[in-house]
Amino acid sequence: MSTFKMAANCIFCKIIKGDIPSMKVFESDKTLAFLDINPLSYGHTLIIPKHHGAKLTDIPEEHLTELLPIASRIAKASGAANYNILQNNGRLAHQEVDHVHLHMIPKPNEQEGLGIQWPQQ
Ligand code: D5M
Repeated sequence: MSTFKMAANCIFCKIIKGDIPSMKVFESDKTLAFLDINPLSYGHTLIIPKHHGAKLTDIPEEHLTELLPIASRIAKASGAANYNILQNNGRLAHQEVDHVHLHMIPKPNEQEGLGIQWPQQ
């Protein structure tokens, strides 16, 4: 188990500790992924390091290495053929929650939906 920094007043640290509920998608020692409470599309997921830091440059690199591979796996598992992965740093860059997070935002289209293959009836 890695050691990581936490912040008492951080909403995402409270989610990591289980003090605030979340819809978890993935968890490892260093990383947590859960559904965004205000989704831009069905399946919008946040991927966060458990180590607290507001901006990418506040987080030791060893706590960042899993983020993109996990976002990639979640995008694949969502079945979305089209998706955005983005990460905001600072208010002018539209960051609202001061704990580093990647957004994985599936982009459904009218013809194909998310591309999810539902089981045959
Ligand atoms: O995005 C911050 C994102 O965090 C925004 O899309 C809402 C989401 N959010 C805020 N609180 C919660 C909880 N409690 N659960 C799940 N998602 C949450 P930003 O890049 O900082 O603008």
